[in-house]
Amino acid sequence: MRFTNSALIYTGFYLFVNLTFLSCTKAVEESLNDINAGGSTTIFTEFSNSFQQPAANLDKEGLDDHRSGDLLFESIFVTSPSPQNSGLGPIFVQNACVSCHPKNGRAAFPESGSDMGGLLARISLPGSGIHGENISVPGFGTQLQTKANFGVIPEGQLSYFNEFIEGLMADGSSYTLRRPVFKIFNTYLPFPSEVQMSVRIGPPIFGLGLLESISEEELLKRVDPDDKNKDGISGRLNYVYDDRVGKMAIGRFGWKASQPSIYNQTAHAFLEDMGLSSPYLPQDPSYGQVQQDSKADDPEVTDDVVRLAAFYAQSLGVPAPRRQNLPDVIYGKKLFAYIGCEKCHTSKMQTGPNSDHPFLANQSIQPYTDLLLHDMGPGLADHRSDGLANGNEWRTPPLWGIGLTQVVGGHTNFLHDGRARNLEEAIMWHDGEGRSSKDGYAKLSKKDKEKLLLFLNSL
Ligand code: HEC
Ligand code: HEC
Ligand SMILES: [Ca+2]
Ligand SMILES: [Ca+2]
Ligand SMILES: [Ca+2]
Repeated sequence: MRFTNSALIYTGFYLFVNLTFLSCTKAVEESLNDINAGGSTTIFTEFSNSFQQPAANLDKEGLDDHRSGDLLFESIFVTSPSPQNSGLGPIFVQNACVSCHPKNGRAAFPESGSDMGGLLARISLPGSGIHGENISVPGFGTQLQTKANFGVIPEGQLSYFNEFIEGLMADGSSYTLRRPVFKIFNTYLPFPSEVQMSVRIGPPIFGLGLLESISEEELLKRVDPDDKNKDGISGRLNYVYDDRVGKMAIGRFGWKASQPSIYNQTAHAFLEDMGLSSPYLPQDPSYGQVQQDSKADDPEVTDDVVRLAAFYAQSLGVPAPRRQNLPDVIYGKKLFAYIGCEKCHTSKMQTGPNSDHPFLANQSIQPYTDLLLHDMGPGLADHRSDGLANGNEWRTPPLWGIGLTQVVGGHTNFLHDGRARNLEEAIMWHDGEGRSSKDGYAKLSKKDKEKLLLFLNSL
């Protein structure tokens, strides 16, 4: 992929951009005063523990459950039998939730040759089942387990090499994008050549209870599958089969919105990431394989364990944005709207009723996501479908808290596989429906780019 030509065409246009958008709406300015990004759950801290605070409005009982969930999230699971945290494996990816969501934030892109850290590989054969689900790879299932208990062989290993793509901005400055090319090797059985692979990195997990509480109606307001308003953006919802309740549901979680609830996402994480069966998903990932776990200790985690670990993610507070009254931040936010970022990274959302967790209900929030799938072009494509999402489509990730990535995680790796080494690279990867706002960014003057990034870093 080459950005060079398109970027050069726009040389000289950026001055024009600066002059015309100053008339931007008053509404943007007013919203700047509201720093409760997570409604009443919002917490105010700018330290490395910013993603580890309970929601500000949790009651005593909620706080107790939150703390129990916290312990589970940080627990290291071990081989069965063990008096505590038993049941890991026999094949798994990591032995703890925190391994891939360090300090509840995103994992760093791993160094080549080392442990693959917070990365995992989803795999499947081409096509899909009757409910749109992925087709298992015989002997491997739909996720590659790269580690194993003593005496057991992992399904295979994951590694990558980097390609670098050079480009020029409109002002003549150059940029480089890193594209990791992943491969699976050392498989315990011959690996079918037609396997489709999607490599993903652990995202931050705070604020998810709020995203789960946004009503279908609120989400449908922004859906535009046929791009009727002709703005080049045609977001749609993912609909996936919820095998827990036996019906189709809106997908919200994961980089392709393939999980309908935090509970389901959590149970799948226990199972596929750590090899822990639960009442909802009782079959170990090694089930039916030659190295099948034959210990009679299923389910290895109880429904309560899954529920509390899920509740932990649901009940984390959202950090408030910072420095919102700085003129450059205000200007950066205007640019964000002006070049179309806001069209997918929707700042304002409203949660609906939530009878299970009233503290999440009816909150005005600023997640900077529409939770919709967008075609992001061939450069980001994984060529593997997931529910209704095709190989080009990704769910808009929330941007709340993104400016705290460095202070929390000590890195600035972004996008679904952590390939972007900073915010600018993340923006320059946008293509497809994100093309015009990417071009809009590339056309900005150096100063304006800095202001846009300053705004992102204030979130
Ligand atoms: C091997 C790494 C790994 C481990 C271990 C892991 N996760 Fe994840 N987690 C991920 C990845 C990768 C995703 C994105 C999944 C996708 O795109 O389908 C994710 C997504 C999530 C999400 C949804 C986030 C969102 O914004 O949609 C939640 C919630 C979550 N994980 C919770 C957990 C819990 C709870 C555990 C422990 C039981 C856990 N994870 C263990 C890697 C991991
Ligand atoms: C067409 C919808 C759309 C538009 C417009 C858009 N984005 Fe995105 N953005 C996405 C999607 C989808 C992803 C995830 C892509 C991936 O991970 O492969 C993303 C990812 C990101 C990320 C990385 C987030 C993370 O958690 O890793 C940042 C930062 C970002 N966008 C900022 C911007 C900015 C700034 C603009 C305006 C210049 C913008 N986006 C315009 C849809 C959009
Ligand atoms: Ca097990
Ligand atoms: Ca597997
Ligand atoms: Ca549209």
